[in-house]
Amino acid sequence: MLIAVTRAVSPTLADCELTHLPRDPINVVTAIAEHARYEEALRSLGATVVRAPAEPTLPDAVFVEDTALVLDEAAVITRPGARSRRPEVESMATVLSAYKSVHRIESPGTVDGGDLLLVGRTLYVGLSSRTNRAGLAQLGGVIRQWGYEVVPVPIDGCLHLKSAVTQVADDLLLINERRVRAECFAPMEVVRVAPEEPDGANALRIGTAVIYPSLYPQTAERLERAGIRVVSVPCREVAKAEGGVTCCSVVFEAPSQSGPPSVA
Ligand code: CIR
Repeated sequence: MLIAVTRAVSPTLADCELTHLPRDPINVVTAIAEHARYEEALRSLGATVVRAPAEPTLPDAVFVEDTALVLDEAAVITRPGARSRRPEVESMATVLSAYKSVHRIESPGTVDGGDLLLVGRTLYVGLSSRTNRAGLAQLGGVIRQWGYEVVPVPIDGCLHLKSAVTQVADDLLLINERRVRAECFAPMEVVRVAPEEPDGANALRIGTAVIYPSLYPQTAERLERAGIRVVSVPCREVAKAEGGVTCCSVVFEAPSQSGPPSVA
C-alpha cells in the first residue's frame, strides 16, 4: 500500500518562513484549493492519502516533507533548521509511528527533509542553511546500519537540495545545474530545467509518473520527451512560500495491515 502523508494548509500560511523570495501576498483559499488538487493527483496515482493533524498556528505545517525521512526500515523524525518549524514534528512522529519504528535527530543537529534525496541506497544530503553537519552525522549514524551511504552535497542559491534536483525515473534526475553539480550524482542521467524555469527542478515521482507544477511548461515538455508521464498540478500559492510538490507529502510503501484505523 502506497501511503502519502499530507497536512491541511494552515490559515497562517502567509506568515511562512522565507529565505530566497520576497514576501508576496498568499491567497490561502486558493492555496487550499490547489492543495486539494495535489491530493487528488496523489490518489489518481494509487496513493492512499493520510492527513496528519492540522496545525493551524504553524504557518509552514503543510510542508510535511521537512519533518521526516521514511525508509523501508524505519522513519527518522528530523529537527528542522528553522526554529518556527520544530513544533511540526511531534504530530508527524505520531502518524508515522503507526507504520514504522521512529528515530530522531537531536539538538544540536538540524535536518530538513527537503535536503534529503534518496537514490537507491545512497542518501544525498544538501548542505543548506537548514541542514547542518551535526544533523548529517546523526542521520548517517542511524541509517548506515541498514546499508545506506550518506553523501553530503553543496548547493547554491536555493532553499533545499530538492529545490535543485529530484529523481524522476530509476536512472534519471531533473536538475538545475546552477544550483547543484550534476557530477555529484554520477552515473545518473539528467534532464535539465528550461533556462527560463530555474525553480522547475522539484518533481514528485510516483511510480512511472511525476506530479509536477503547471508553472513550468517548458520543463514539463522536456520531461515528457524523456518518456516521463507528467501529472500537472497548480501550485502558485505554495510556490510563494518557497514550497514545491515534494514538500507537501511524505510518500512510502507500507504493509497493507499497518497504519491508523481510519484514513482520509
Ligand atoms: C520554509 O521556508 O521552511 C517553508 N516556507 C518552505 C518549505 C519548503 N519545503 C521543502 O522544500 N521541502
